[in-house]
Amino acid sequence: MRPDLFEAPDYYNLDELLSEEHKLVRDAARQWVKRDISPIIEEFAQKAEFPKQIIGGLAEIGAFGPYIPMEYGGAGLDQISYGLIMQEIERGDSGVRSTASVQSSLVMYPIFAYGTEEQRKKYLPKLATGEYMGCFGLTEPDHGSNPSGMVTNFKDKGDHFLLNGAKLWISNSPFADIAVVWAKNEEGRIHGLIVERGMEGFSTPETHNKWSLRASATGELIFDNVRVPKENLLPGKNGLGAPLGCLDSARYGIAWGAIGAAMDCYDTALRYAKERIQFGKPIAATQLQQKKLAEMITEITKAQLLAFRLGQLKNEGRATTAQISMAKRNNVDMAIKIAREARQVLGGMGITGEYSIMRHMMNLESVITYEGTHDIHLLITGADITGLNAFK
Ligand code: TGC
Ligand code: FAD
Repeated sequence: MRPDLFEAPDYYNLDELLSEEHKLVRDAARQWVKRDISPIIEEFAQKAEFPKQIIGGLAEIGAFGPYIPMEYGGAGLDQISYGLIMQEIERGDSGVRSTASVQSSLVMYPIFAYGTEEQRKKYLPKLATGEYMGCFGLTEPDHGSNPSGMVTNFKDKGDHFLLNGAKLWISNSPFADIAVVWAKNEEGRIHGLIVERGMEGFSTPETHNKWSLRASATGELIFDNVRVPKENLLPGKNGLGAPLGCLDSARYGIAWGAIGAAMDCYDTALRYAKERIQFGKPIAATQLQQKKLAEMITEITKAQLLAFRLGQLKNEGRATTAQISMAKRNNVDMAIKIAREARQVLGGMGITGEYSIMRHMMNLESVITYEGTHDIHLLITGADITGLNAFK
């Protein structure tokens, strides 16, 4: 892969809206991506392997639990800082951002928000440093968009719970030390359980042959009569709203992350178009390529404004699920369209691993599907504005 020459576009001077702390946090993540991700990521994506050596770096830039209070090992930052960290990491690779999203919003958040004080003290500091890595098991082979139909279940056996079932498409599962698993009790109510690697009957086979998120490990979670200690139940919240509450936080991070992938594609295409000579002049001097580039920066700027305002609402505790859905859907769609256009600007070179664009484009095919598909987020907006639910 070529040297990383990335320069972040800021067409509407959005930096002026950021605090000094936001900029410090953002710049630290940006430099780390340039130094530790860009030089290696193409190789790991090509060999379909998660680069485990980056875990310590992710922890150092505050990517594990950015908004979790410092007393539990988190970085104690606000929601805009969290968003900026996700943006910078996904500028490098969506798969690396996935690892950070899952650790922060889908593992640390439920333990923080729904766990006991003992669970917080036991797990959060180790998750913040990356000593423990976690995963989140909601999706099942027959229940993706409709998690309320899940069949994974646990029975009360007196001194422990007995867990049975299977989860599919689980980011980080092949190497995770713990899994936050959503399962139904005997009354059919959904609860969260912390399952630890090494518990008998618990296995995590890897899912191979992905064309997307190749530098992220994805797998299954299989529970065959797993004895889960009772103290591993998350008591603070139950029902589908418990996992959906975690998804609000992760989807918010993705709304920012997708901007990073789009910025990288735009910046690469702009530089290439100015340097590439055809018919005796840079292709950037042609109207067709300018149309592509001008539309890209317009869409990126709109997405940045959407994410920033959502961050303000989130800081105030006012961001609704539907607002988060709109931003996740819009920004990922924006990024995937920009990746496709940017690839064309590079002509044949756009399909090689010399440049990051094709990898971003393939990654974004997962991002537009996970954490609620493009369709599901549209239906969430539709239900919100009409008061009529079109899911069922
Ligand atoms: P519905 O009837 O709407 O709601 C059930 C209960 O949940 C409450 N609720 C929420 N609570 C908190 N936060 C939210 N965001 C909530 N949304 C809904 C709701 O009030 C209700 O409460 P109660 O007390 O009345 O029971 O549920 P539904 O079955 O109709 O489903 C709605 C739907 C389709 C929107 C939901 O199921 C959905 O979002 N589906 C998409 C599934 C999804 O996003 N899966 C993601 C899996 S994790 C993942 O992809 C990780 S990728 C990680 C990475 O690598 O980055
Ligand atoms: P389905 O739900 O079967 O949907 C198939 C199609 O039908 C989609 O286009 C969908 O939009 C459409 N559709 C579904 N319902 C409706 C409806 N009511 N109206 C109109 N159209 C509809 N899950 C986890 O729990 N943890 C993870 O860590 C995790 N990581 C993932 C990593 C990757 C790389 C991928 C690809 C997925 C991951 N997922 C994870 C799962 C992800 O959340 C699901 O793939 C997603 O929710 C969609 O579910 P599905 O794939 O079963 O698709």
